[in-house]
Amino acid sequence: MKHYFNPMSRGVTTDWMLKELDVPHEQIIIDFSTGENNSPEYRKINPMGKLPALVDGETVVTEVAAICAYLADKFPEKELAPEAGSTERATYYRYLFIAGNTVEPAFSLATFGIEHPQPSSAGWGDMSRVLATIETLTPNVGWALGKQFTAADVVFGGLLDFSMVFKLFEASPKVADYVERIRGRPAYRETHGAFINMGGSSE
Ligand SMILES: N[C@@H](CCC(=O)N[C@@H](CS)C(=O)NCC(=O)O)C(=O)O
Repeated sequence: MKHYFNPMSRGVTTDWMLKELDVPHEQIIIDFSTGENNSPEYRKINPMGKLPALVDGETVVTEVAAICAYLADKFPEKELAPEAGSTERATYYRYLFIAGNTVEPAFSLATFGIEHPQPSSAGWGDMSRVLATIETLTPNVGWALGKQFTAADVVFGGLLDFSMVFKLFEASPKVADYVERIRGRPAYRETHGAFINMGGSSE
């Protein structure tokens, strides 16, 4: 497996997922400063010219949540995904999809002081609904699915962590506690050196 990434990109989340799984892979650093992500070679892998990407033999996976979900299913013995068809699996999908579909666009726009002019027609609605949803979905203790840590925590928790580091929102005490639990994971700490140096961890 080849993991195309850059330590100052959302690729840290897939790097963390690979570390949680502890599986062999080739790490390929793509240099943003030279525009390598927009080279014709890389665009063949991801036409968006964005990182991260995972290439597993003939299989190409892009999008953080898709890569994490693919990896969790590829290594079921690591138990980072609930059983297909279960109620937990449905909840797991909600966390995986809400991150990129709903939380990210709302936060990205809010960073520039923009709200969609018609929230009812935007998939992510508006900031107050997004924040209320994050509050509801964030677990009081443990992980998104309870006792079992899964790729849902890597994707959803990873996005909350990223958003706190880059000050995209003001975390409530409950969300901040969950993110602290995320930051306490050894695999997180091994893959988030740059974030930790930016003040992303209280330790
Ligand atoms: N929706 C994508 C977002 C990926 C993304 O925005 N990556 C940024 C780095 S954090 C990037 O590669 N930007 C380079 C560019 O757009 O030119 C995912 O989940 O993978």
